[in-house]
Amino acid sequence: MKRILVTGASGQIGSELTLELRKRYGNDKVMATDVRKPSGALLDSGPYEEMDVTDQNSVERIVKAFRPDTIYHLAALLSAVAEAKPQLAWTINMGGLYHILETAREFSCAVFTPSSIGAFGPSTPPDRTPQDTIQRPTSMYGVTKVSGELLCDYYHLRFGVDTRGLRYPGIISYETPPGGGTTDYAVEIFYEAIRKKTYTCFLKQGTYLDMMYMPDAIKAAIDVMEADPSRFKHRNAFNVTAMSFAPEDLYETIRKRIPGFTMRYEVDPVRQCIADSWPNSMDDSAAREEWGWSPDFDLDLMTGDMIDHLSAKLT
Ligand code: AKB
Repeated sequence: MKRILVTGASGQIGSELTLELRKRYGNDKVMATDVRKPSGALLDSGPYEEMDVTDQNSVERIVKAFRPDTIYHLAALLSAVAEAKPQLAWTINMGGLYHILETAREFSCAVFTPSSIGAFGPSTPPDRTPQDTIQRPTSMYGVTKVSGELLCDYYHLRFGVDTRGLRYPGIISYETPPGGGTTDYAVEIFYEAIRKKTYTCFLKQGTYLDMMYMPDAIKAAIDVMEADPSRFKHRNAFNVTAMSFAPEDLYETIRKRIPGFTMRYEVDPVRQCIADSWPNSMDDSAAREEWGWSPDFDLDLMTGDMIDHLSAKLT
């Protein structure tokens, strides 16, 4: 990777990934794009263009001018927002991906696309979900994620575009909050534990989901794009995970560090229904074997680091 363009650069993953890419490859070599103008270090440290991925002309114009060899395509709606606005989700998640892939075909770019645990559904085996298995998701987010995985495979097979991707679990970070996901409770809980010492969880006890700390999510995104593709048996949508826990496990781990922290439950039926349709835990052995994936943070390490950083930020 020498010149990189990031879509959705103001979002949860985009904001941290763009800064890490600039650190590794050079500030002026990494173009941030989004419909929302970033601020602070992201805006000051390198080039930014306003770009709407649903507008093919603007995607083409910006790619033609910047000439990236790699596009990290992160612009998408998350699961809960996508369920509230399914038509818009299709337009952004599928329309945006199609425009990026078409532009990548024309200008010979490699493309990274994040898929998700949302690409699975209620008929998927829920424990140690295999890399290759049943994918019949019941949310619009999931429908766009499976379709996106297939479209990326197609662009590789048919046109030779170097498409690669990961099935991300819920991502936990202290920098930019997520917006409208089903796994967002695992970030909100830290803010509330530090600010108020109490949290109301929108998923019920026993809802196990895969999760990952942001440094691992960024490492995975860079490593899969830097990997030697001759080792790939898969290409798009590698299962990757770092930990699997339910709300009560996270609560207990936080309480060890913040005594007196309390949690109650007020279940949001839409997000609970989405979470119930997703795996409890994924098998990420294909990623481990084919490009050496291995996370650095487990539940305990992640919790300590989150509390240290957020306490400094919020007090
Ligand atoms: C969401 O909850 O929508 C995302 C995801 C798991 O894809 N964090």
